Amino acid sequence: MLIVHNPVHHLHAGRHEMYRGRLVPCHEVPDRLDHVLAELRRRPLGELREPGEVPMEVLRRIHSGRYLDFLSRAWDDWVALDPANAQVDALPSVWPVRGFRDDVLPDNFAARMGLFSFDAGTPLTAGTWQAARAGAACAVEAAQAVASGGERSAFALTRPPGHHAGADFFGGYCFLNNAALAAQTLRDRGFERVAVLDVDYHHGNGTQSIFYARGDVLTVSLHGDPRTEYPFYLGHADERGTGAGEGFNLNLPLPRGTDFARWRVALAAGIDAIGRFGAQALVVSLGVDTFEGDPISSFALRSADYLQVGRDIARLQLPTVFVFEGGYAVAEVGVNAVNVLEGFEKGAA
Ligand code: 6XA
Ligand code: ZN
Repeated sequence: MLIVHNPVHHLHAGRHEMYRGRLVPCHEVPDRLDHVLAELRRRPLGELREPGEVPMEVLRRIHSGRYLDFLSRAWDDWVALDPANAQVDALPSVWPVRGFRDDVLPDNFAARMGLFSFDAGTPLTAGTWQAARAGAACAVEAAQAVASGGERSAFALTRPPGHHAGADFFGGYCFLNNAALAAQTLRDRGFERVAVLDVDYHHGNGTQSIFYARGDVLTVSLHGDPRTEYPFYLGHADERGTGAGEGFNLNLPLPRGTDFARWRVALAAGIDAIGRFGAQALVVSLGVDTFEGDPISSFALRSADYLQVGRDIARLQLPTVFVFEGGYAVAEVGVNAVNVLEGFEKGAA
């Protein structure tokens, strides 16, 4: 398995996020990735590589031009408002909800932040754009390696994560949708039907929304029930896709406290759907915040369970791109993520 890792991920290091009414230290920290990389060095699974640059037109396959313009300039705009802002992360505080206009680009910076985001838990920092763009490059390069046939599987080891980011918004610690970029790259390189399997604790609302009207990319997500769990406003079982995408989105919401036995039944349903769809390639949004010790999530998977998760996914026997998403039990995140990959490799052998 090829591993493409983001060498500049640490440039995105948020200080605070709004969480339960308070500004708290960020959960999504650079240490997370460093632990996964260290575990991969202990248990090597294949070549470790840093990506080249991803062209802007590749990002535009998934994200809108005006969102990319905003994101690439946002930090400079923030500091231009006041040089003292250089010491403070930028967080949105106002949003255009129902009835407001989103077609007029505001001059005001806070208003632009709100237009292109959906929560106040996702700080934009000095290095966010550089880190996110290099992370997108990891996902695209991992997908290219699999599409070229040179690798049967690849892992884009990057942060910030991506699955909450939509075509034109950030949120949930995510800025560019790495999994969507990987799936689109597989499509552009000739795979006619691509599936995205999202096993992160949280619903992949960004990925769902990007492919919701498309029948060529099946999106499947197992996650905490949005009635109680973030991102709250999407991820219900009755969201099945629209237009040409009708029938090509599958949500499998699960209650808080779900253990591995129950979670695995949902995984089997997701895997069956991917098989029935006739997927030719697979992208896995690999979050390990389903872990029992995760500080912001409420499922009960144990470290050894992740080996079985990998083995179950391997049964699909598809060219597969894993993309790193959530997982905040920092000391265990490396073991848990690499367990999935090792289980997959052994299951596929
Ligand atoms: C609310 C929680 C954000 C969840 C981020 C995540 N600030 N998504 O792990 O998969
Ligand atoms: Zn998550």
